[in-house]
Amino acid sequence: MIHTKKGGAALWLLAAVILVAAGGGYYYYFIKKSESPPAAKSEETQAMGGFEFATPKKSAHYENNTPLHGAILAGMPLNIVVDVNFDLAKPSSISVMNGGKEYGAGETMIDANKLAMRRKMEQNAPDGLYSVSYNACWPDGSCHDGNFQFAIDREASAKYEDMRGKEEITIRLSEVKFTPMNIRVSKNTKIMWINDDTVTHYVNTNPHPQHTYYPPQNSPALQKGDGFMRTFREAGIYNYHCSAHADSMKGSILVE
Ligand SMILES: [Cu+2]
Repeated sequence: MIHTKKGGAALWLLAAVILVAAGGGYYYYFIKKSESPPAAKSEETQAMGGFEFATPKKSAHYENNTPLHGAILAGMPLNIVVDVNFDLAKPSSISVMNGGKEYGAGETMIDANKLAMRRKMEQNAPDGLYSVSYNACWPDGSCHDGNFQFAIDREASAKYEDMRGKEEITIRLSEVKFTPMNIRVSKNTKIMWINDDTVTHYVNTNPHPQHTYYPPQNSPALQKGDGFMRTFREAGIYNYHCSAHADSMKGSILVE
């Protein structure tokens, strides 16, 4: 016979284990659940710096955008840029809304290499949360939409070194840092970057690795002693980094 006395006892033990497990599951599912606090208002938003950022949606062929989703900027972005990995075509478009008002200025432009589209911002855009929605269109006429959000909070400029009124400023690339890192300057200030390190550095406009936000701010490779110079004629915020040390070497220029 298969059903020995020992086998019968093992079956009883198994039945007992199943009952206890089921009871535990019941307790957890029906009792614990009712004790847990109500679900957060929305799992779709993320609170940062006093702003509620919704989950961004990426279009087909999406690669990157500037400002980054969730960025809190001390000043107005120069333009909104969306980077893709396919050929953009008309009628690709970008809209920038805050409080029901459009802050995108002029037409959406497609870069010469067709891998980025950009739109200027209205001057004097107020502080607040901005919702960017874009429509990326391809040579076959099909389009895909996406969206992201960023915020402007001018009080964040308190964390910037105030260098307004100076005509010329030098930023040292030293010990794998930009020094000074975050600066507030007047329009038409000439900025010179000089590499003091023995490692090669770069000055690159955000985002990494597309470097599309303000292309004139992309330097060639800078060896020790090399310099790179730009004059900032347009008000706005210019976040940048070194593409050889993109995670750690960052800087920001707020032009007013
Ligand atoms: Cu570097």
